[in-house]
Amino acid sequence: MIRYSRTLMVGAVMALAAAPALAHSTVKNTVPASGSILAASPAEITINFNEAARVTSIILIEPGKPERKLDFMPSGSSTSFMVHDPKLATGRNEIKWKALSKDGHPIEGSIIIVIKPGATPSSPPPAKDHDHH
Ligand SMILES: [Cu+2]
Repeated sequence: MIRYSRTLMVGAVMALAAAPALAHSTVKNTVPASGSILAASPAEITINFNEAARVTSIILIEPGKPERKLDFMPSGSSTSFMVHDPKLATGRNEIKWKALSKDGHPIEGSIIIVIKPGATPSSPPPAKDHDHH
């Protein structure tokens, strides 16, 4: 009997060791992409994760103004989060987001979007970024 349970224990330990390490959820891309220079505030900002995540806050830091919380909503199966009409100011805007990774750990990042009235079409339009179907 003792021998039997010990074998079970060894089996359980080995199964744990063989489990793949959990990785944090990561951002697949954002629309517009960080570093974009746009002529006007985009209609929306979308953050796409590589797997389901839970965004907990999105804060906008714009030139000469206090930080502002942005409302956001999940779209799809919680892999995408969208801010409608962020009303970005002229200049450099930093959109700081915080989220819970699928494994429960906090993750964060930021997107820089520069609004430059009269920006020429030579700035890459967001639709051409990444794998667009
Ligand atoms: Cu983690």
